[in-house]
Amino acid sequence: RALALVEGLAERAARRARELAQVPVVVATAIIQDEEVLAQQRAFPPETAGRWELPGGRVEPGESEVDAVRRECREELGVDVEPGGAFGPDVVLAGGKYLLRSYRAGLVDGEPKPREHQAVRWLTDGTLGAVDWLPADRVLLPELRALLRR
Ligand code: 9L3
Ligand code: MG
Repeated sequence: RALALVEGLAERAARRARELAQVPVVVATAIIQDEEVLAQQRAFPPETAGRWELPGGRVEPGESEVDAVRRECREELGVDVEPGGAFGPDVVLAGGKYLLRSYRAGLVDGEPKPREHQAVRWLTDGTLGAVDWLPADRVLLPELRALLRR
C-alpha cells in the first residue's frame, strides 16, 4: 500500500511537471544603463493601464526567449538590446496561464520611446519602489535592486 501511494504521488508530480513545461513564457526585460533600469507604464487593458512593468511580452511559438526579448524591446520601445542572462524567480501569471521570466539586457542602439505604452521612466535603486508596479513585476524588485547595486 505504501508503494502504491508513492507511485501515485510520483505520477501526479510527473503530470504537473509536464503541464508546467507547456506553460507559455512571457519575457520581461531589465534594460540597465548607468545604474538605472527602464520601466514602462501600461496603456491597456483597462485592468492594468497606469501600472508599471518591465518591457516584454509573450514568446512566440518556435522563438527563443532571448529573441523574444530583442523583438519586444524593438516593438515596444524602438531600441536594440543585447540580452544577458535570466535573473530572479519565474513568476506565475494569470493563475498559472503564463510564466513571467526576466532577463537582463544592455541598450545597444536607440533612445527608448513608448510606442504602445503611456510613458517610460529610468528608475534608480532609490526610486524603484516609488512606481505602481504590476504585482508580478513587484516580486522582482529585490533582484532588480541587487542588479543595480552591482
Ligand atoms: N506581464 C507582466 N509583467 C511584464 C510583462 C512584459 C507582461 N513585465 C503580463 C501582462 C499580460 C501578459 O503578461 O497579462 C502578456 O504581456 P503583454 O503581451 O501584454 O506585454
Ligand atoms: Mg508587452
